[in-house]
Amino acid sequence: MGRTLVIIKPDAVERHLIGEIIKRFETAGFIVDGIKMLRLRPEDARRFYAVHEGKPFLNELCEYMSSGPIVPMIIKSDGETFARVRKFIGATDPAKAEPGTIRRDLAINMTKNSVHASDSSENAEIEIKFFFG
Ligand code: 3AN
Repeated sequence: MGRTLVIIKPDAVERHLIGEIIKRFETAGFIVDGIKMLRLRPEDARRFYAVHEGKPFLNELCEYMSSGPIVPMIIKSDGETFARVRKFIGATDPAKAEPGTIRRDLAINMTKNSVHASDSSENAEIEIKFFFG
């Protein structure tokens, strides 16, 4: 089985969507293999999003990701888990996400897009280590 990191972001935690999001993953056959709730400091968010250094939205993103509690989860499945999960959550911009995806149904906008998922198996391992040691 492969694994990846998913984060339920502050906008979804604030709107009491933790259960709804986990239910969608479990119903689709994904396995939750680790979970915690925490709040990042802005400098931790910056470290987590180091790949986006220099991007115009980085400050807004880090401020937002440290604005409230988040729920990082290790998600397991058969096959290429990171790719399956990214397809399952939908495009970064909820307006462009496929109908029935988490982001299309639940996200607010491009920053407050309810969930994060690693974009490669290499980054999945780095990101799992970041939150779960
Ligand atoms: P994804 O989360 O789909 O992998 P990335 O990795 O390109 O998207 O971007 C990381 C996060 O940065 C996104 N989840 C989103 O919150 C934010 N983001 C990306 N692009 C933009 C943008 N153009 N404007 C505002 N926020 C953005």
